[in-house]
Amino acid sequence: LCSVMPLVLRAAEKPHLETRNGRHALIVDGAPFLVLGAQINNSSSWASTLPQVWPALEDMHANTVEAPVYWEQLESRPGTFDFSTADLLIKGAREHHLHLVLLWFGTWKNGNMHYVPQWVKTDPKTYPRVINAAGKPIDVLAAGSRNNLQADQRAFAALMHHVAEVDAQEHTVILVQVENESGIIGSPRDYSTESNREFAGQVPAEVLRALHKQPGTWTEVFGSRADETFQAYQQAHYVNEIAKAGKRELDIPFYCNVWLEYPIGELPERQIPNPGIGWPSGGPTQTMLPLWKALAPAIDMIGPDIYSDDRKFYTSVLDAYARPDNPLWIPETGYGDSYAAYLYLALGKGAIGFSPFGVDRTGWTWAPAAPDDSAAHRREPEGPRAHTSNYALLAPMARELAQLNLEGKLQTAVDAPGQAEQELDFGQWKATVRFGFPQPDGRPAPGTPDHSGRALVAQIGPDEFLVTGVDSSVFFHTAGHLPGIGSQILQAEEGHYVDGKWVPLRLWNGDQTDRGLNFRRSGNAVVHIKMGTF
Ligand code: N0T
Repeated sequence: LCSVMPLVLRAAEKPHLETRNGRHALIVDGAPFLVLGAQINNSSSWASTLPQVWPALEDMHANTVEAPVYWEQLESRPGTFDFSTADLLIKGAREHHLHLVLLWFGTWKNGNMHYVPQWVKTDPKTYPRVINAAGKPIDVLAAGSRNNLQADQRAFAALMHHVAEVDAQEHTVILVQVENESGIIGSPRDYSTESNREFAGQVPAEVLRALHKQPGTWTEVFGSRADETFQAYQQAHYVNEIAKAGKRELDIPFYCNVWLEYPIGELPERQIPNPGIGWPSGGPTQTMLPLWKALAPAIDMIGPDIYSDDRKFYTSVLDAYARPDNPLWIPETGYGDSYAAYLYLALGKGAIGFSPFGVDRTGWTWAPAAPDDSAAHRREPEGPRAHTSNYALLAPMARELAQLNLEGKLQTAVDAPGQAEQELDFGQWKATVRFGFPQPDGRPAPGTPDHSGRALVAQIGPDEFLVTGVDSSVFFHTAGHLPGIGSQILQAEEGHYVDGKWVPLRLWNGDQTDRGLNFRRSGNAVVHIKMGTF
């Protein structure tokens, strides 16, 4: 059996996004690339800590590192730039055969202004803050301020200019994140005199158009969401202007990450959405995404940071952000094992990449607090074990998977309560996935206790499929027929891809194929199956 498709890499081609029939791919060196990423901790982009970063990424089999670049370090004196952080990251990424996603910690970091230089922090007259409803300035820069915008633009553009210069040949840097979880923590909007005046006026036509609304004031049109929508309007414009200034220097895909709107607890008084407290107000949350897509065209993608492993919530977020005009990209997600199956869920929805947060050996791990604050949840996860086995399995065929996904040929199944058996539909061929072992004949599949069972099936020819999984069995049959009735396995070959070429290892048969291709918990096999009919 030969390789899926010839991969001709063109190193000089700039990273860019390609969209075909509403599906997307990130093109790196001229071919689709699946980002199997890992984000390092916030304070890890330093010469003193990077030695603890690279081995962790290598062990994880990541193909891409996400790392921050700090405005306070880049421009500690106004107009004087120190590019050493970007240089260190680019050099280290190259030495470790990784691609790099640069994260611009500028005006916003998690809904605050904590990464702006001291000369900005100490001069609120020139660089105004958000004013809260009580009339007090808070530690968030105002999005309505021209000075704030120009200061950030100048720094970001300088950084992009430098990257364009040092990375013109190799394109180590494949994506740039503009700001980090932008928004306001501490107020639903800016209540400065100018903002109040604007807020009292009519909603601009571009906002009405984007959201299909009738004219009126902000309060008339958006009711209880007026403050947040107003802030999103100011902020999307600001971020778009930053991105435009950067793109003039470095024309590669830019994205924003999002602190999501999480489901609110059971208590009735907490059912009211609480922008500025529950999440940073004005960011591209599930609710504000349509407005952001319309107002920030220089941002190519908006990617959710997903820190809840609740299956329903995770799925709803993937569905909200996977759009014909927004490639699905998960720039941050939980580092613990309970998040690993969601890589498969994301791939099944066409994701161009995925990246657990907090991967390095600086002695720091971060996991969100559990709603019930239980001790079990407060325990720190013991390293990205399940993510590591995913990456070990998928990294060698990351480009093949990205290409197949762009063509709409890849499907996945992930175990869920009551769904221990699932069917993937490839037209003439159906793939039935059953989760958990043992699977006694004639009885329903047991499912996996932690719902971590997962399977991936991609069609690589009319009767040929690439199949892999964990804790699952996969059998093929034709519509309305059991396996073995009118169809048969011609050959099931285990192997792997090496530089775009399929290298066979052995044939599977007997116990390994009789009740489906059986992928056990230690899941590390990829099978190229050839079906036939009779
Ligand atoms: C993330 C990370 C880092 C259900 C958290 C998450 C990263 C930033 N913020 O450590 O700070 O730089 O983007 C926000 C968490 C929401 C809480 C969800 C609880």
